Amino acid sequence: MKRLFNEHEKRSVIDLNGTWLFKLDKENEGESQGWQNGLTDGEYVTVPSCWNNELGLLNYEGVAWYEKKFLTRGGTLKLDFGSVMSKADAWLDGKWIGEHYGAFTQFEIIVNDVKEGYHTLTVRADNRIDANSFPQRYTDWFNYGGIARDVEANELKGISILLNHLTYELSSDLKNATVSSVLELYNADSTECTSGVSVKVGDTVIYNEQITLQGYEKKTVKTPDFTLENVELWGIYKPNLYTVVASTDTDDLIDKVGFRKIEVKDVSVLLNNEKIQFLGVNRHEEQADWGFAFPAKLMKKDLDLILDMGCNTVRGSHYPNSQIFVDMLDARGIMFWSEIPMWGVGFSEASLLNEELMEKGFKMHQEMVKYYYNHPSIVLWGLHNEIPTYSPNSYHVSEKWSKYLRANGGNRLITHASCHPMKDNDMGFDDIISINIYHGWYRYGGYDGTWKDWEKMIEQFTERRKEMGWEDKPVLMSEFGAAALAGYHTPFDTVKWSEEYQRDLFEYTIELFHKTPYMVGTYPWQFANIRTSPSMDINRARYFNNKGIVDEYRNPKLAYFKIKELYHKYAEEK
Ligand code: ADA
Repeated sequence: MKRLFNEHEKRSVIDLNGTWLFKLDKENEGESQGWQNGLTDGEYVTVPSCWNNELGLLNYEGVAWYEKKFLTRGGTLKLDFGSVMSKADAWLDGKWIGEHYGAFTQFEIIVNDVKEGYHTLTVRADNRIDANSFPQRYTDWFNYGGIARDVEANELKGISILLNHLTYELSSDLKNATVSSVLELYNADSTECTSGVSVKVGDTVIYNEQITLQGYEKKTVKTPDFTLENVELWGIYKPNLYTVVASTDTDDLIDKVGFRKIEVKDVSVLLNNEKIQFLGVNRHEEQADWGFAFPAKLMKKDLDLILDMGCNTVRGSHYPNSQIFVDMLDARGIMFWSEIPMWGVGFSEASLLNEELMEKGFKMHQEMVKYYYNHPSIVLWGLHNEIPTYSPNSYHVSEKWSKYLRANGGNRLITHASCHPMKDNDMGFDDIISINIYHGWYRYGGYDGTWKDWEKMIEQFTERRKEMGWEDKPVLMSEFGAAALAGYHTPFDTVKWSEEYQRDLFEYTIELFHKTPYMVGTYPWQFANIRTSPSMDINRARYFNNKGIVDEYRNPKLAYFKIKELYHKYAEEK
């Protein structure tokens, strides 16, 4: 994948981004007509991209085929896909090689015994929505289709490194880190192979052994503990990173790690033993002209703005973001909340009993952990967003997923964003409770529809925390806000949809949450306007979610300057 640094020095990687042949398959008959053996016609598109951004295809939801010829030295190929929306099937030279479900999680397909020369990779992408899909029909983002992130072919030779998770535990004074690697090794040759395998963190070799694997054998190795002394900690705006190199005689895998400790203590969140507040923002990795094929250049611009606003954290609402974006967060010392695309009202109580769907969700958590484990910026795993957690049907889902993340997810805290805090049953699984509420924008039953509703909600939730025994859990306001049409101003009485109304609502709410003792931070909804699904036909002018603090072209609305003022003021407080 494209990262902020090179992932390999020894391994040869073929970049498969660029021009691909593309063909719509409206009737989904391509396979029966043999399209996997070669597309006879079609048009050229660039990958990564979303087909909806091609003229005339904005609303196309269905199946489409992509084809790319490439030259390889042959042997074993590991094909890496950053994101195919949502179901992918792949063929190499007409032979089916694998499939994957999930628009926002990376996956890989290994193919052995590939001959030297030209080959054809064919991908069928299917973004249709049904009862078993993520997202469901009613979802507040646009259901783009296509190959939205990088594609590459890794030429593996001999004993190769498929994965290296660097686990660590810091001493209580945070000076030393006891580290060990979980390595997934794979012999890419058909015959037995022996190789030195080493792991280096910074300049220190923490592991070095000879390993023998049979032809095409996979093996997971946990290296013995090694203590690194006097480590420089990763922290907010203190992006101390260490390069980790896992190598064999013929292969390598390079990554960056940072050492830090995050925990909840006395209703506060401590990062490296110091109390922190989350000065955050929600952000979709989307721009209407690019869809989810979000360019790195624009990621940098977003982060420049986010930092200027005084944020120290971003919520990747509502799905795992590109590796390179999370690298940028690592490299700037900004905390990240990563979650899976399990969104809100779209998930009915009944769908929580749909085993196939829940299994897909669980796999997304596994893939998120697999590919993002080493990023120090990820301090929060989000289980899901606004699903019916008042229903008994969600309990076993939250229980299973939180258990998995606690056991396998590294030193991170667990949360889920809930929009029904007064009846949510699953907050006991969280380290931090997260609340999404839009008083002042939506009308909620049992409330007056005025800004006073916020105080009422806080009073009620303060009681509920007691009743439920959740008083030790800090609370994040993970979503709140109002839409504003950029450029629409009301100089006297502020009205909904104006920039003034949005700004004033943010000022009122952020100040209120900031002085609520158990609240440890805010994630206003949302950084930028996004294109949304036509199924969201209420309250969505232009079919955009217009609650951006900046518009879709990143022009700041008035709210931007108010949040900047507040966040900079809070950052000064001790
Ligand atoms: C929810 C949801 C967001 C967005 C927001 C809104 O809280 O999590 O994705 O849809 O509401 O704008 O209403």
